[in-house]
Amino acid sequence: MNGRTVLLINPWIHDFAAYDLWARPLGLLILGSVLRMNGCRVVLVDCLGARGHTRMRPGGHGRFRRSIIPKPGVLARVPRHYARYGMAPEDFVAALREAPRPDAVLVTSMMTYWYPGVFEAIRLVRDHLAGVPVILGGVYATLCAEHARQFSGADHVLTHQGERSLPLLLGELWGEDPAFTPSPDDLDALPYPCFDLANALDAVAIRAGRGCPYGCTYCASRFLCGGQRLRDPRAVAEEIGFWRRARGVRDFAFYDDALLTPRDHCLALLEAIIKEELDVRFHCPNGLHAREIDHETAGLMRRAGFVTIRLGLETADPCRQRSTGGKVTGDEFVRAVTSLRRAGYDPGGIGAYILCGLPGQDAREARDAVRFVEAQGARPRLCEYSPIPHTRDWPQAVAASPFPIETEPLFHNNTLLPCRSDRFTLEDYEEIKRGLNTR
Ligand code: B12
Repeated sequence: MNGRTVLLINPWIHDFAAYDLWARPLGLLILGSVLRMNGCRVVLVDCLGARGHTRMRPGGHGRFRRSIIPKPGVLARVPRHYARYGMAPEDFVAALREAPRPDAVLVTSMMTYWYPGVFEAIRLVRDHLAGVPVILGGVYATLCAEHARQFSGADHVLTHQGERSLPLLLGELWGEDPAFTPSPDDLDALPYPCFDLANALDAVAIRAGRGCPYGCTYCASRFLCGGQRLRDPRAVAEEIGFWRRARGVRDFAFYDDALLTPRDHCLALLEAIIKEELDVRFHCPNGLHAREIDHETAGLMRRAGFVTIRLGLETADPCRQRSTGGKVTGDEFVRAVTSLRRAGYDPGGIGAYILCGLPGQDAREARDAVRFVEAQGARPRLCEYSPIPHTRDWPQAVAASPFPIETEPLFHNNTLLPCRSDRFTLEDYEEIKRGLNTR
C-alpha cells in the first residue's frame, strides 16, 4: 500500500446543542495509524478540530462554531434551533481541494442521530472528489448499518472495529495485500492514534481498555466493542508520557467504557502513571464505575492527576439498579463520594450522571436520585436517555416511544427525551433541570 493516500474525515455534528467535552475522533485516528503502518500517507480533515471552534478553554474543551441550519422535516415541530457544529462548509471544501487527491476517503460517525452531518460530508466529497471510494464506519454505521447502507451515499459501510477489516477492504479495492492487519482484541499491538495530524493538540483522548464487564440494559458497549479487553497499564502510562514529553500535551480524556474495572488493572494503571511524574490532568467525561472507588483508588486518582470526575449513578432506585445491570448500589456510591472527598476532591466537582426518561420511568425516580446525590454533597448531572438499537432496552424503547425510533435515528436524539410519557414529560425534565440551575 506504499504510495497510497487516504483521507480521514471527522464530520460535523448536526444537533440542537453540542459542546466539545474533549470530543476527539479517537477510533478514526487509530485506523489512520494502522494504515500508516501499511505504508499509506494519511491526511485528516477534522470538522470538529481547531477551525471548528469559536472558543477553546484551557484544558481542551470548548465551544464549537455554530451555524443555524434548517431542521430536518421530521423535527420541524421541535421549538428549538438546529445547527451545524464545526468548521464552515467553505473551509471543508477548501481543505478537500488543498489535500492531495486520495485513493480512498474514510468517514467516521458517532451518535446515531448525528447522521445528517455525516451525509453532508459524504455529499461534498462526492462533488469534489468524484470517483474516489468512500468508506463509512463508526458508531452510527454499526448501530444503524442498514440505514447507513441505504441512505449515506458511501460506497462501503463497515461495522464494528475497523483495525483489521479496513486494511483488508482497502487491499481488495486496490488489489494489494495489506502488511499489517492487527486484531482489535490485541490492544497492545495497536499503534498510537495519529493525533499528530490534529492542528491544535490541546488534549488527547486515550483508552486503557475496550468494552465493559457489565451488560447494562440501556448501553451498547457490548454490541459495539465485545467483551472487555485491557491494555498493559505500563503501555498506557508510556503513551501518556509520550504525548506529554514529545508534544507538550497536559490534558487527557479517558474514553474507556469501564476505566476502573477490574480493580487490580486500575491500581496498576494509576501507579504506573504516578511513576511517570508527568504533571498532567485527566478528565473522565464518560461515567466511572463508582463501585471501584474506595479510599485507596481515590487517593491514587488524586495523585495521578484526575481532575474531572463523573460517576455513573443513573438511578438511586435499588430495583432499577438491579434490573438495569447491577453496576452500582447506593451504598457503593456513598462510599465512592466519601472516599473522593477524603482524598481532597471538592464535592461540587464530583459529578454524578442521572438517567432521565428511561422507558416506563417515573419523573419521581429522577427527583429522588437528585436528592440522593445532593445529600452526599456531589453534583447531579442530568442525562436524557437516548434509545440505542441492539441494546436490551431497545424493544421496550420502541414500544414506549411516541416517535418512530425504529425507522428514523433522528428520534434517538436525547434532547427530545425520546421515551417521554405521561409519567416523565419534557416539562418534568425541564423542571428538574431548572431546580439544579437555581441551586
Ligand atoms: C467516549 C464517549 C463519549 C464522549 C465523546 C466522544 C466523542 N468522540 O465525541 C462523551 C463523554 C462526551 C460522550 C457523550 C455522550 N454519549 Co457517548 N460514548 C462514548 C463511548 C464510551 C466511546 C466512543 C469512542 O470514542 N470510542 C473509542 C474508539 C476507539 O472507538 P470508535 O470511535 O467507535 O472507533 C472504532 C469503530 O467504531 C470503527 N470506526 C470508527 N470510525 C471509523 C471509520 C471507518 C471508515 C471505519 C471502517 C471504521 C471506523 O473502528 C474504530 C476502531 O476500532 C461510546 C461507547 C462505545 N463503547 O463506543 C459512547 C456512546 C457513543 N455514547 C452514547 C451516548 C448516549 C452519549 C450521550 C448522549 C450521553 C448523554 N445522554 O448525555 C452524550 C452525547 C454527547 C453530545 N454532545 O450530544 C451512546 C450512543 C448513543 C447514540 N444514540 O448513538 C454510546 C454508544 C454509549 C451507550 N450508551 O451505549 N460519549
